[in-house]
Amino acid sequence: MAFRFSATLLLLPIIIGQALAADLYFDLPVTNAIVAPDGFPRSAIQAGPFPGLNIVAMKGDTLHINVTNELHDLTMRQSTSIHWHGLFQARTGSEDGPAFVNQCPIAPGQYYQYNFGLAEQTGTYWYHSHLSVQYVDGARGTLVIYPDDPLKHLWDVDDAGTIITLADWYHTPAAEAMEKFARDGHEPVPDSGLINGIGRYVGGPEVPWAVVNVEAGKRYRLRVVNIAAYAGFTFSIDGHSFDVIETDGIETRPRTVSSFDIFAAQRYSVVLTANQPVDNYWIRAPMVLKGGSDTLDPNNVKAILRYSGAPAVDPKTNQLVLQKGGGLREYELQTLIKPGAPGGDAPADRVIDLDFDAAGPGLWEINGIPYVPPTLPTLLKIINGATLESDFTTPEHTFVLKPNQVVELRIHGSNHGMAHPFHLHGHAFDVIKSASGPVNYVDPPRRDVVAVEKGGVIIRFLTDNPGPWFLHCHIDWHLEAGLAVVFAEAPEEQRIGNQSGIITPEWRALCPAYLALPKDKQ
Ligand SMILES: *[C@@H]1O[C@H](CO)[C@@H](O)[C@H](O)[C@H]1NC(C)=O
Ligand SMILES: *[C@@H]1O[C@H](CO)[C@@H](O)[C@H](O)[C@H]1NC(C)=O
Ligand SMILES: [Cu+2]
Repeated sequence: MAFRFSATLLLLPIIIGQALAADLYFDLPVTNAIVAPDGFPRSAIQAGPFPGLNIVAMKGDTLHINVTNELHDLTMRQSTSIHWHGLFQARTGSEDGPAFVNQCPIAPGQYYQYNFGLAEQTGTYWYHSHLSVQYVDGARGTLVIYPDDPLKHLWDVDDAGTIITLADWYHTPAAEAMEKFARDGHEPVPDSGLINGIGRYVGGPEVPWAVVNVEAGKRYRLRVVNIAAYAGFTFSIDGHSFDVIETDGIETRPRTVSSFDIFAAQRYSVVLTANQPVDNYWIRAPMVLKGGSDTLDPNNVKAILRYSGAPAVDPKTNQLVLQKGGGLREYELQTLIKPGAPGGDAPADRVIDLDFDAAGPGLWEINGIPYVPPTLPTLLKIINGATLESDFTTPEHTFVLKPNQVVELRIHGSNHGMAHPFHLHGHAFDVIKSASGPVNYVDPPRRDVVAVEKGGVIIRFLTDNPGPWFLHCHIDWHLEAGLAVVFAEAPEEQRIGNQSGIITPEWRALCPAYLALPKDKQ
């Protein structure tokens, strides 16, 4: 059975029911548009309607997403490439999206249909451009896979209205900001923070805050997604505590907290019970980042939790009312299903130390190497026979991993006063040692983005998914500055056997089309 959704239909509340695995077709036009989410009009990029088409699927579905590249604004990259953040892409590494790791970008005026199955994954995901710093200009949106059976009895409402995106927003095109970063070494500071695509900047108009509507007595699964390029956020709701139940698509044992830090590309689901007097309450998401600007008030990132029956006015609540639970500590979260790090507390098959540092203005390195993307994608090289680390150049910084091994990454380094959210493609990993807290092999949190601070982190995963997988800081300025490595996982199994990658003529056609483009169209 095949269903075709239009963008308009997806804005309606979705009906969740049990359904057979289906093939879902989406059109995702990537276009330039003038948008003003904080009242400042600028030319930007939108994926579907701004702030992004919400892609909705059911467990087991196969997605066919036709990305049409309609970009033409010369202040931004003209080509594009879309990554489906957090999806494992078993056998479909060709559809993962990172430019020059998994594919060549889609040329302007062209389209590419991404085809991939969701297998067993459920939960909260998002998608974004993975070409240079292009997603900073707006090329991003959410992707949610229902249902999540084991904890379903905990909430009454879980729909498009309970997805909350947190973003940072810049008035300058990202390419220009990146050039400045390369000159002065200061990470570009956003002009505002957005909740569900709405925010305010200092000196700007009083744009009406986003509203999340609730009814007294009901329980809501809020899916909080950090789609920012740089900022972390500290999320809280005046007068309410809530139970964390998901880290990046992985269900956790419910844990009551009054706030949590969420770093770029991370997701948390929380269950909120609307158990307070009918009124308006501030949702707060002050930004966590290094540096400041005249236009950014990092504390003025808000939205309204409005109970049905409350007047349509701004809240008068403050944060000082005591709430149950403290701030979330990542290491206290426990994975609900099949907990336990691969290999338990036995030594890993392979330990890789990753030591990162700033290497100059707009330049970051891991183990002394700033990552530079190759001209031909890592995946194409693997298909054509690349098997050893020596088959890749030094700046491609590619580690070859053997199949079915427990790999332990020890990420440490000079963090320069900020949290670096490291993201691994193709896997979720167990966070054996979080930025703070003890070592845990038994039931540590499992996720796909972990914040690395001064103390470093230790993570583990099993190499059960052949493919070329990026590991990088999700501060997009740092990724572009070289804070990345690539894992060529099981190259032989990528080529032949029952886990081999599916490679289509359409995928092969991307590189010739892209490489033939003049520079300003790339
Ligand atoms: C993708 O969209 C384009 C533009 O509408 C269309 O020409 C093309 O046939 C579509 N591709 C697929 C595979 O549906
Ligand atoms: C894939 O092949 C390997 C080796 O032939 C075998 O051990 C494994 O069970 C197969 N897996 C699946 C899912 O068929
Ligand atoms: Cu970083």
